[in-house]
Amino acid sequence: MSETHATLVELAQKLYAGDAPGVLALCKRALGEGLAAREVLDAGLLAGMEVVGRDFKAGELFLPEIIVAARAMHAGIEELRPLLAEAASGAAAPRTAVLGTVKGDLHDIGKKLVGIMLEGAGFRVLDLGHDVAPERFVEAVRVERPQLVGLSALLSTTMPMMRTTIAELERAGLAAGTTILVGGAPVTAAWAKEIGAHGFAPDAVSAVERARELLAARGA
Ligand code: B1M
Repeated sequence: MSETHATLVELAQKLYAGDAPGVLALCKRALGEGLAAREVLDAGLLAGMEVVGRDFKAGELFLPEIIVAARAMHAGIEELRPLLAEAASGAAAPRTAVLGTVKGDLHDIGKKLVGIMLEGAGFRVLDLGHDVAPERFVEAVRVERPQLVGLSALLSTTMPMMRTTIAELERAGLAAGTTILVGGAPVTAAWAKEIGAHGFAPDAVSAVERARELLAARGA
């Protein structure tokens, strides 16, 4: 096992333990060892979070542990943020994206990553946060007139809220003037189509690619 790899293994363990200062220190160390921010994210932070999710499902971890792991994840992501955004750069005209995790859903790490990548790709990102009611999306779209609206959901129970949000945007006459992208672990392309979204992306990097494709197709 190489030394750099060992750093990422340790990083995943610190993430699992919810040790935010440790995660921060190891992100810095990994970058100092010359690892790319994406590698630190994928093989360190996300690898650790995957085990958290698995053990939570198996009943070996409980909500308090997940909450501290999520805080540690945020600390790591903030450290990587400028480098991740830089890696995703290379866009043309500035565009606006309104992002949020739908009502009833508190998961915001993936959505935050999508925002960072979009920022890196030149979007002005208005992140409404998590547990965002359809009316707040409607208001933000009315005021900001974004080219892109991104909806995230991590729970099968909150996926229907994506449909409600899109329906509200349609009712307000705002859906046709923007491009609606959906994502989150349980979300699929078939679901996106069923609820009237314009597109789906499985991860933060593809979200940028998909957004670019969809906007280009609309000439936006
Ligand atoms: Co919860 N949780 N959680 N949780 N949590 C999951 C999602 C779960 C899969 C765990 C499990 O059972 N294995 C499960 C959902 C099962 C299901 O419905 N399918 C679950 C559950 C059940 C719950 C509660 C109901 C637990 C309870 O209370 N009994 C509860 C619900 C609370 C609520 O939301 N109302 C709950 C609570 C929480 C915390 C608040 C403690 C915490 C979130 C903290 C936070 O986000 N600030 C939490 C966490 C951390 C997780 C896990 C462990 C990790 C999620 C995560 O951040 N992953 C998760 C298990 C897992 O996923 N391994 C789990 C890392 C993140 C980078 O990935 O979010 O998938 P992800 O984002 C990806 C892609 O999905 C995609 O790109 C991202 C980056 O590549 N993506 C998009 C996301 N949004 C996108 C939008 C796009 C495009 C792509 O376009 C707009």
